[in-house]
Amino acid sequence: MYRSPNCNNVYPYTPYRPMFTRHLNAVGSSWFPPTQALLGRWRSPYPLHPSWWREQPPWHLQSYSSRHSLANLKTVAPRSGWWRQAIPGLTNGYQRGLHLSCGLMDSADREPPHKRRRSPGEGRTEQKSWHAPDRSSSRQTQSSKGSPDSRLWNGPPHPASPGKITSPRKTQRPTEIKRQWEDFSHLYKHRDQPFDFSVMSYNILAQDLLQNNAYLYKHCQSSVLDWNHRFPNILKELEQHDADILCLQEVQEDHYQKQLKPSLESLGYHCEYKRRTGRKPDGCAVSFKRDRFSLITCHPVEYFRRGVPLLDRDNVGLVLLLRPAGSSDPAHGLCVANTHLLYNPRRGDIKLTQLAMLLAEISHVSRLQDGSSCPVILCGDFNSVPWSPLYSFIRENRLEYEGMPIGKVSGQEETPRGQRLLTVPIWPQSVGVSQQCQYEHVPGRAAEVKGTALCPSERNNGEEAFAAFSNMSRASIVHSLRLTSAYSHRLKANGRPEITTCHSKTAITVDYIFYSAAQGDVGQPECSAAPEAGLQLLARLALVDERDMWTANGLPNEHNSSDHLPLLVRFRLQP
Ligand code: KL2
Repeated sequence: MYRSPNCNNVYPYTPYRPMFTRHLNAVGSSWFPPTQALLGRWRSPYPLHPSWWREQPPWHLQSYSSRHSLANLKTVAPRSGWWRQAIPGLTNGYQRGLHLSCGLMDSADREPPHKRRRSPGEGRTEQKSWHAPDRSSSRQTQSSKGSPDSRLWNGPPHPASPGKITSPRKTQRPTEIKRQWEDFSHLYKHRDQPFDFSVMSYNILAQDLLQNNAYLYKHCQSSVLDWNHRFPNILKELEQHDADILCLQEVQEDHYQKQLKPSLESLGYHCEYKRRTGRKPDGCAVSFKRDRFSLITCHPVEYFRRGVPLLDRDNVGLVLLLRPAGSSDPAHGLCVANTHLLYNPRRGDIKLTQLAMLLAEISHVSRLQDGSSCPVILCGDFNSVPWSPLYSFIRENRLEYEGMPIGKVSGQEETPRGQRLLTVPIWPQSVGVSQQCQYEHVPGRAAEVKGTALCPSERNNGEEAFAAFSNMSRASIVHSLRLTSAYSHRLKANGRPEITTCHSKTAITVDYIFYSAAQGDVGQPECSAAPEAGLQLLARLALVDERDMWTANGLPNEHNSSDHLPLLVRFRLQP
């Protein structure tokens, strides 16, 4: 058994690979202006990016809501998709462009016992044909209690006590959630023998977590919460979508070993799994079709480190290096990563550190012998909303965090109580990951950063990267992967926020498929760098908005057996 530099196990499918030349040429040029801002609306499904976040006064001097006021949105980001305008019929939450869930905690360090509830009517339309749960908290004002929207919810006024699933509530006859494919394939030139494949990211809701957080599912009939009902549904969904790569989160180990793995293997999948550390019974699984890919290496990543207070949580990641079928060229790899970051909305410091550890592993795994990198697909439940600092860090390669309250990193809460500011550095040196999200102890790193270990065609970019690192402020973190999001986080049809998870206390996006975009891809940032091997987004299975979700009785329901929807995309691998 080999050990990876992050002290996690590396499966011995191939011998442990020594540190390859650090590939940093992407970095300098990857501090590109926001992708969507540079793409013509005619060819981009993405909204303009609210890059104004970075231009705002220091974090601790502003309130979240002031930075997201309508005035800001109208003047600074006038064309930013669902951020840009008041959508008729939507109440304040969406008009501000907020996309929030929330929680109640006694202190920043403790896991929230409940997600804080939104004010009644927030994020709802004036149409009364759908029934969202009352997210009003016990702290709600008298006026909000009496608001017309509060009448929409006919359930009990208080959440059920944890551990108990409430009896079914009556709603209008639910409809099935309908999802459309959005096709971008016509935007690309035809290629001979393209390697096209599909990827799914899906948090399948561990039964153990469902039972421990039963108050989140008080809107559900108890029958739909039974694992014996949910598992066949989930399996049917996986089978119907038939993705070539599956990245699953919240996979309970006993269910994985006894049911999921055998079922997926019989469907032609190779399966890898990493359980959360400690006593947590669930983890992340990555499966791929044996006839489409073969496994080069598998790298489980544990974010727990004994003796590092910041790393006392049990979350994990799983990074695979795959070889597409029919390719014998070692340069034709595909790096697939899957993770489920910490939930706690108040602990952005932990979330960022977990992410940095994963990015370091991905950088290491995706590095090819010639110093270049293979394309990366990063899936998972990041417990962070679109355009939050954590999300923006992934997309923009850089986060200036000086003065940022830890409760604002993930954007899950509008007014988080965790107001401790991020300190410099966010994580201690003992983590072994630099502020560039690279392993610290990789031999020859300094030379590589300077570009001397890069091949001539990459040297300019490497030097650019080094210059950028030299100018790095002490209070920023960077990474060298060039990633964009396969989803645009708003619906093309009506501009409303698309959501990936929905239950009694929240309706937000926290799941993503990030990928290395090839030149000419719909999501590719316009930057000066020569293109590396990358991916073209061919199609994605559109998500839905909260209204559509509640028309189907929210999640889980009769047909959709998790509190998340699966994300599903088709890619073309560009050599
Ligand atoms: O939001 V999630 O659900 O991505 O679907 O990730 C976490 C939460 C998951 C693993 O920790 O369990 C859920 N309130 C609401 N949800 C919670 C809480 C909580 N206090 N704790 C865990 N989860």
